[in-house]
Amino acid sequence: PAGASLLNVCMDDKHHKANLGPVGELHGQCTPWKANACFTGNTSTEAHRDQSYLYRFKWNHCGVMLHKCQHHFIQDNFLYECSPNLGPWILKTDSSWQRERILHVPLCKEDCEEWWENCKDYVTCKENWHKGWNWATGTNHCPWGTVCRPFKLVFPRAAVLCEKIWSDSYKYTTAPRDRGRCIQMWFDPAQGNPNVAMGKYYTWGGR
Ligand code: FOL
Repeated sequence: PAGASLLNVCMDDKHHKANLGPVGELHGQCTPWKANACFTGNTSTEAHRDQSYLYRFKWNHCGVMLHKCQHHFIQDNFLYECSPNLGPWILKTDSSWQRERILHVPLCKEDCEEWWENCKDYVTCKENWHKGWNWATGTNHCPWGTVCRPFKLVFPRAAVLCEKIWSDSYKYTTAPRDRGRCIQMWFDPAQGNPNVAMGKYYTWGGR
């Protein structure tokens, strides 16, 4: 069936592997995807560094980001880089760094709320972290005319954070974890990957 092409696929962008499969060396938060992942082992080592991050992107563009906040960004990045279950939300796009993107991935409520809760006192100068940075030094800096403000002012609600930060990559949902109706950023690999069921649900006409 046509829908099958949406299952077990990897996005076509900078750090993704062409083919899915087990990855040799995974670290820390990437281990949930060890059995089946879209990225190279090298990517996961790289993603744990604060500076010189993937895409040469710095989360700490407004000062040091605390671990309790940063680990949500690391986890988000792993879902983005590793997950073979985002097929239903992959679109062609045309930008300098990617040929495909994800749009409106329905994120579980708790994953979004906890991300916001743990980051609300951290500071940033931008709502959309995909575009408009000053890259003059090779990494992202706040563009002229912007100021560093607390997350809770830039993103007044959890939904604004999850949706706006990566150009609507995610859609905020009120669906709770573990019921197969939303994508989970966090899960216990011992129980299997809950996002496999989600990909199937959407692919076979769930909506
Ligand atoms: N996480 C999720 N959930 N979705 C994503 O799309 C995502 N994307 C990244 C990381 N985590 C994600 C990648 N982040 C640039 C900035 C951030 C970035 C990738 C690239 C960048 O080069 N921005 C340029 C514009 C490039 C262009 O649009 O041509 C800039 O002007 O700042």
